[in-house]
Amino acid sequence: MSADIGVTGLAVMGANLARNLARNGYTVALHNRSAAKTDALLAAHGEEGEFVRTETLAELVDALERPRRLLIMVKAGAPVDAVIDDLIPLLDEGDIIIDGGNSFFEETRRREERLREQGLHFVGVGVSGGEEGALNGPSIMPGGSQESYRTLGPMLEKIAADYHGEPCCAWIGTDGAGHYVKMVHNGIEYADMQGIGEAFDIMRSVAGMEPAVQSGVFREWNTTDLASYLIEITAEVLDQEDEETGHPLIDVIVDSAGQKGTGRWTAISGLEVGSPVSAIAESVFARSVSSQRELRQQTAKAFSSGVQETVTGEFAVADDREDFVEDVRKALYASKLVSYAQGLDMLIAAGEEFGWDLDLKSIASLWRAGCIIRADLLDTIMKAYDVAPEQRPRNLLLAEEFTEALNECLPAWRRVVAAAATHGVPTPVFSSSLAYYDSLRRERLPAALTQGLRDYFGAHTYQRVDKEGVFHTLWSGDRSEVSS
Ligand code: NBP
Repeated sequence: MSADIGVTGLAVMGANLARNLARNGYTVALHNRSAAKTDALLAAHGEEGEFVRTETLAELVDALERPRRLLIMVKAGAPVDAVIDDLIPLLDEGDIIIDGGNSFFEETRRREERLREQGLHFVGVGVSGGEEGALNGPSIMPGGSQESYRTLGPMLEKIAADYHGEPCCAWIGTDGAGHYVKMVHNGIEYADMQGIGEAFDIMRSVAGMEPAVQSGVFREWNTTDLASYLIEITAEVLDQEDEETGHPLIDVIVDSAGQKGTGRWTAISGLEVGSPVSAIAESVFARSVSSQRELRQQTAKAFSSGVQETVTGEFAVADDREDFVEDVRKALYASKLVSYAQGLDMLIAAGEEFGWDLDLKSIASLWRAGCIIRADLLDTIMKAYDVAPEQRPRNLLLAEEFTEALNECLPAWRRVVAAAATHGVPTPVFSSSLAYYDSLRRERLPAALTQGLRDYFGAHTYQRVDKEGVFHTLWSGDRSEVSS
């Protein structure tokens, strides 16, 4: 039997994607470096659809109809190159190699170029939604040539998450565009989670709200414009009691957040393309600080841990907890808007840098189901970009829907950031988002002084607001200005 697609790499993600494909009526040829995983998959789920068992890559390639579609789901990094190297001599012109792992987009660009030169298509596909999504419908962000999408697209769209009849899969752009967009998705996810953590921390530290109580608050927030998967599962996690101790589970989980690198890549790429993704970067730094447990324990002893005495005297928050909770909700929403605005802004910058014509409306549509950052907000984001190109907001915060929302949230956002600073509760995402907003809305920034200082110590020159040209002040001479 000739198979529609082959999957090599049958750990949790590959196995679940293979099952998803088979359940959707495709014949799937299976391969794993060690045959044990292939056999385990067939034993447990072989009846879910049509599978072809293969033991070698040559058998896998032989089992496929042409042009061949080969999905690689091995560990990101060197293993992907190793599999590609083994596949190349076995393939024919026009065949498509798909990398559905979390590969770094620059590697995808390199691989795509190499395979293109050999007459092969290479499609880097961002897949979000974890193992559950892979099985039941992930959000899929494919890059690569448009030609390859014509062959591959219908298949990916069929297995993708479905949002009210629309698949959460669409061609993103050439070479590494799919993996880039997935990376930015993960960056936004980092900021989203850190913002939620800050809301939790400040409500507990300042207003004394215990996890189970907050669970109800998050459940309630999930009926507002914050409605999203992450808010929904926050309510679940906060409600969980530890069986062993009877404490809230959250209190027995070590407060050191792990990371696999995609948030860090997003922050680095933001710096490289000159896009200020401060909320995303702060959320990566927050994970790094959380990992410095020993240092934090020493510092907590040196400076006394916990909520600080108020500097300004009474705090308004605990007096009226309901108002405070609503303030925190608005601060979280505003910060969330900023992280999406920063992520999308970064996509515009990356599109210019790498030659991708990214469709932000389409990208927002892919994140509405199947992936971790799925949120009602994405519908509104789509609306903001559903206008003629010349009317598209340069930054999401400038979209009418969001300008109004931010104005509405602003007083609460400032109160919460001020309360956090006053009480010594760290809120890097809330605070940096507010600083980003304030920086964007300022007509003049102190960067003029930075330029003056740079000119003073390094003759780096400056431009003037009142005339064209580049200037330098003779700081160590008579301090006259010369045209540079
Ligand atoms: P892993 O990332 O744990 O990789 C294990 C697979 O890679 C096994 O099939 C293993 O074969 C194979 N492999 C390795 Br390791 N080195 C190999 C080599 N040199 N040649 C051939 N095969 C090799 O699997 P995963 O967690 O299913 O993730 C797969 C990809 O999907 C990764 O890029 C991951 O980042 C991405 N991803 C994961 C998630 C998630 O929730 N887990 C979500 C989204 C994306 P073996 O069985 O013979 O050792």
